Amino acid sequence: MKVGLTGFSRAGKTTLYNALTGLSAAVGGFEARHEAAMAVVKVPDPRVDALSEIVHPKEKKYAEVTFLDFPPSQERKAALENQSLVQLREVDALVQVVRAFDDPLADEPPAPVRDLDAFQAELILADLAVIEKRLERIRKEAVKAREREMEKDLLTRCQSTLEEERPLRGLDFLPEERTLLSGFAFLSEKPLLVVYNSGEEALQQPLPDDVAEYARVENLTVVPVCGKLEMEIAQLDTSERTEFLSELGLSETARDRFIRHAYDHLRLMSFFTAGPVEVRAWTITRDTAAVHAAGKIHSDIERGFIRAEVISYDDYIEHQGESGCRSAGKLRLEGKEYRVQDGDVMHIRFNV
Ligand SMILES: Nc1nc2c(ncn2[C@@H]2O[C@H](COP(=O)(O)OP(=O)(O)O)[C@@H](O)[C@H]2O)c(=O)[nH]1
Ligand SMILES: [Mg+2]
Repeated sequence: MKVGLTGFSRAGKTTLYNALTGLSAAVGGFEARHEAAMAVVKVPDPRVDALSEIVHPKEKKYAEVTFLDFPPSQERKAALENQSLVQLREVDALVQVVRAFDDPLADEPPAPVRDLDAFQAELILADLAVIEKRLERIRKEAVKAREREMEKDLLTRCQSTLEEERPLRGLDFLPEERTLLSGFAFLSEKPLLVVYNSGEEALQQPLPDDVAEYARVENLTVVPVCGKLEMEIAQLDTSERTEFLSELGLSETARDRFIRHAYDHLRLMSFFTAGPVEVRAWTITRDTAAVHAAGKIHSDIERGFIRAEVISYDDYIEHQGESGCRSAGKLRLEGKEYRVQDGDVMHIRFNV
């Protein structure tokens, strides 16, 4: 999964990026670059460890999230930089980091709701520009536009939503419309998670009413974080970190909290494969059919899918592995359309 950290200059994007990755990229918001910095983080999952205790694989592999730290616009007071839009369109989810702390270098106090609104407007404008260009092109095309009708209708519907200053995120689409839309990678259609970056003194305080209300109306998940503190925590070693967190009354690091929220919000879950070579977590969206889940492992396995041998995570632990589950009758054979459940341990039979 690819997550893009975005937001206005000096909102704390790079600070959060450091907190999430344990890196020490330079903060200060003056970087003169057009490309996003990128780092891969493993998704903590005690189930991978528990399965490995049983299977003793050569390797264990956690699911991974790639974080990209996007530079804000250099030329104007905007969150999105034209040069990095292509890269931004490739992410699975957007994070807007919102400044809620007093910044001595800023000429104004924090205004989270204004920033949320301004960011949304940028997403909408970027998408409108794409739609207008495409519609213009369809109009000019000489070919009998029969097959273009659906696309035109769909884009026109999107266009009017955007013109009402609404993001595409809230719209319902048919599966074939989604497929068509995926080619455009509209920014306002991507899931958006808000990181409310507050000062140290605001730690553990509820969100201000206006922010909570905005989030409710816009159906946004807001994760409150003190980026600066979390960055310091991420740079400690493990034992110091646990102690420091408990002193602050926190049970998890920003990274763990953030990843949990992101998984929830993006409707993500994991299934596992477990064998002598590796125990591995795979990330899929909820309601994925077994055959598509198989495609995560390899496209050949999806193509040649015969059936899946499935053991629920709890059964796998209770009966200490595959053979125990087999004799207890806990191993199921499932077909292509089986909806994979969170924690399923799967072995896929295929034929190429
Ligand atoms: N007090 C406080 N300062 C922060 C926090 N997060 C970031 N900063 C400061 O805000 C400035 C901008 O941070 P940076 O991460 O570079 O912002 P970016 O431009 O969005 O990448 C830096 O001076 C940070 O030290 C925070 O949670 N609290
Ligand atoms: Mg930065």
